[in-house]
Amino acid sequence: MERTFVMVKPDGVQRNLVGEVIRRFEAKGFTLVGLKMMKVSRELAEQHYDVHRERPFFGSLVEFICSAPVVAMVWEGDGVVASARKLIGATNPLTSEPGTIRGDFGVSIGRNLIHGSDAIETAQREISLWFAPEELVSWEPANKSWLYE
Ligand code: RTP
Ligand code: MG
Repeated sequence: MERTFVMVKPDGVQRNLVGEVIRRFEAKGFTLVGLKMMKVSRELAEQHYDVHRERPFFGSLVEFICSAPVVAMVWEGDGVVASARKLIGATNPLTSEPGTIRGDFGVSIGRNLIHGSDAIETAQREISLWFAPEELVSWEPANKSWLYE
């Protein structure tokens, strides 16, 4: 089944939004298969945001991700990659729709609380970058037959 990588960024942790993020993904019907709190190394942050290496905000973005703990997660479910991006909302929280995580809790593009993989291939790359295989738990939620026909 499809999986995606989600990270509560340092600002989301400091704003006490870890529980709110997990609650929204659980309530939606996705299954948590990996979860850890960690301080991010510069090397990992640079690899994670490698696609933005030439952008003017790359340095400050990497600096920020390394500045305080994050919570890294892997969520599973049909269509979870695109759906997670919808739950998270547009990159700039000022234009993210209300009802999304960024739209409900953020005001600044550089403090947009949470990351979600932007495509299935990106999700696969990010999951293997952030988690060792043995850190992921495959399990079947008891309510699965009430979530899927
Ligand atoms: P993310 O990768 O963090 O989930 O965010 P995203 O896909 O919505 O946005 P992306 O274009 O991948 O940008 C990565 C992160 O860089 C910061 N950013 N700052 N100052 C700026 O113009 C600017 N643009 C992007 C944001 O924190 C964004 O989440
Ligand atoms: Mg992105």
